[in-house]
Amino acid sequence: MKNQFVAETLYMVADLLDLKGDLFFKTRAYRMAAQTIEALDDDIEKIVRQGTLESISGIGEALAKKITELVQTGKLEYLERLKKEVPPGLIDLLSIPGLGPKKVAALYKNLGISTIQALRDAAGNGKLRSLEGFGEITERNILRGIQLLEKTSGRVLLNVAYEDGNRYLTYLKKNKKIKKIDIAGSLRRMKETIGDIDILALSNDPETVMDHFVQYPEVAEILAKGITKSSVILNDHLQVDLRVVDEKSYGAALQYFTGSKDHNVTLRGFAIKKGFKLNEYGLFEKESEKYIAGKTEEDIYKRIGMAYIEPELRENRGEFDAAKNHTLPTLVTPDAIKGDFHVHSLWSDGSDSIETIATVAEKRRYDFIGITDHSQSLKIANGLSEERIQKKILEIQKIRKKHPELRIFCGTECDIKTDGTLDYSNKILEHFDFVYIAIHTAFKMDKETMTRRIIKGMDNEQVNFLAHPTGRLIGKRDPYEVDIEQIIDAAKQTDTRLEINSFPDRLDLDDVHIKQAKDHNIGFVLGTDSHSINHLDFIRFGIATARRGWLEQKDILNTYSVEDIEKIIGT
Ligand code: DGT
Ligand code: CA
Ligand code: CA
Repeated sequence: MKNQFVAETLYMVADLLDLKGDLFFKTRAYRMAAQTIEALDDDIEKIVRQGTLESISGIGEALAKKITELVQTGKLEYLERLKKEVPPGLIDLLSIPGLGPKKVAALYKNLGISTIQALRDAAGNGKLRSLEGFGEITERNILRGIQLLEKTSGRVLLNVAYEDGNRYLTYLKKNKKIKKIDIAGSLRRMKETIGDIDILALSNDPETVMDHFVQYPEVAEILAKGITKSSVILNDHLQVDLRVVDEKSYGAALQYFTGSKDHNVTLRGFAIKKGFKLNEYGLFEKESEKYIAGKTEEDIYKRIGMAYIEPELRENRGEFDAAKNHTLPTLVTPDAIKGDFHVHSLWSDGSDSIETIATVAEKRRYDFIGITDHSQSLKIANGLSEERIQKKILEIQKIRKKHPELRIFCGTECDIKTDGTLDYSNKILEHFDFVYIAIHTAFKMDKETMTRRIIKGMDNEQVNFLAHPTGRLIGKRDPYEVDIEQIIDAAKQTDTRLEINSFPDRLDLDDVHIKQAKDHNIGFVLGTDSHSINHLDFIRFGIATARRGWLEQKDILNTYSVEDIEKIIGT
């Protein structure tokens, strides 16, 4: 679906109009439309095809025309024109987390700041605090924002690359000259952010394949076109590299271009010790250069004397020892997942009814779904009062009758207050089938206080799961200060499962912490944190992150039978 891409483009238009100081109602119209499209359950491409854009509230004739252009060509002439009207550096400034168009305009007008470097200097020298609407805190946040941006700069979230990559693959597969094709690189390893997409194809007619590759409608620019390698930039600025190889080298090339680089360097070392030479063309005898293997990755690992290593494990984090000792984990697979524990409904800040969610869950062949709306004090997210909880439970009881095959759990995502007490009393918590706890306020605490706050929450015997344990938003917000070792210990003590939040900008816990917690025998749950039925697909990224954290089926509650889950959560 291109919904997110369309929404982001419209946000960009609104930002640029704001930068120019355009009228408020005009910029607001773009933002409202962007929000609507973001939360839309239907595919925007389908709506454009049907010509029914204008039936969406807030989208008139002019906007419909622009959205149609964007969906059909991948570009928006109006945006390109706007971009030319503002100093180019200002657009970069907009990408700094926490810096909106109003502030960027003020920085430019009053201090002439139009580059990230100039902004960093000014903030570092305390020159921003004198501006109206700025202060020492803003100054510090801007510096943090620049650091965050640099950490992720040029990289996109996994879901963006995943969609781009798979759309491209579907297009490429139409070419009959391609015998085999795979995604390689960090996208095959399902890393949380992706620098560029690497694709590998097998063909005896690379020229034709490369012609087809560069003719993809979403290509904005061709960087290089050769017989073995071509590179393009897509409309959303992501780079895609295609390499075409022959059959004898396909497995070797797939292994090489999947990486990671660290993994490859170590593997090559093992090959050398065995008297081989390993490169992207194959595995060869060192002296005679005789070809040993290269058709498949499995052959290569086997001939080097170890078990096959799944792409998600190829980070040089202990996989070689495990492969040699035959202790590699049997990684959890998507078909083992029987449901999703973390879904918001219309009752709080979700955009779909429980009935709709239940219908979609059944379509996904889930055995259960956990509806987890926010708790009472989270007013901005329409958290539930005790009275509304009772009404919600009544609604769920009705819906259960219509969906006898699906177990609908009535859960909650209950806030941990600053002092570590929970947002509902234990008497209220008893009404829920399970209880997630989470931090949504007062992120800026010192490590000790924050750790104590969370552990106090986990100590409550009604609590089952800890949601997004570190609170990070990739590229936008650092994790809060928290001692993960102590949280892991407390999870063990209190029998609290840690969530792998599967929303692409969270992926929290991350792969490294998951493995650390698994080594302490902690249990996990997967939750998408869906706020729309479109988000249910994000479970895929949670599963991938679990795999990168070495998890097996038994480590994840979502793979258990409903009966066993009920026993464990104590409903
Ligand atoms: P990315 O694109 O930054 O998210 O990460 P990757 O892992 O996709 O890196 P990329 O696209 O630069 O290269 C793809 C793979 O090619 C990489 O994972 C391993 C392999 N590769 C690239 N350069 C080297 C190298 O200098 N040595 C070795 N052994 N492998 C390399
Ligand atoms: Ca790459
Ligand atoms: Ca690459």
